[in-house]
Amino acid sequence: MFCRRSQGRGSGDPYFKDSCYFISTAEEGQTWAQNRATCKVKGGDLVSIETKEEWKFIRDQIQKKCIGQPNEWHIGLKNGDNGWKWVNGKPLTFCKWQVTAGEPSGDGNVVVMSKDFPTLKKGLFNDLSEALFRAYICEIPKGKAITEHNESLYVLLEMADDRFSSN
Ligand SMILES: [Ca+2]
Repeated sequence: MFCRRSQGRGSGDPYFKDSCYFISTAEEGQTWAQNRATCKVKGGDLVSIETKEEWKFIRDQIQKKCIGQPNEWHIGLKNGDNGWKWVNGKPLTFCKWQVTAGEPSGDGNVVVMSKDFPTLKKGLFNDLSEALFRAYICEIPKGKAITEHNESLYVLLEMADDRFSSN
């Protein structure tokens, strides 16, 4: 399991809590609700991206992935009675919609994060139907990460402060 303890000054910053991220392949993806259940089995949930720094980190990680079109992953953002909220209960505090593509277009209550759509734009969000199958990103608290799976299937990344220092 690749959930190393944060090095440096990470422990004091609530945003930079120790989390591992699992970025699935397209083949592993199901509906948003099924993917959320899968993340819970892994000890976490669909990712809640509470800060722009965390968004940048995930945006950069998915650039390293090739899952084929549409190159997008379910994230833990859902539209409910009180608007868009992360699955951990936190509100959406920054705008990363694919606005030039007309998103959010209102065609669903769950959200994907795209690798690079529209072209040259990276890591932007689109709302879509809950019924569609997509890949997914889980966020797993470091202490809860499950170890019995094949490590080669996982991209579990330490969220250390130094990952935010560039860009
Ligand atoms: Ca949409």
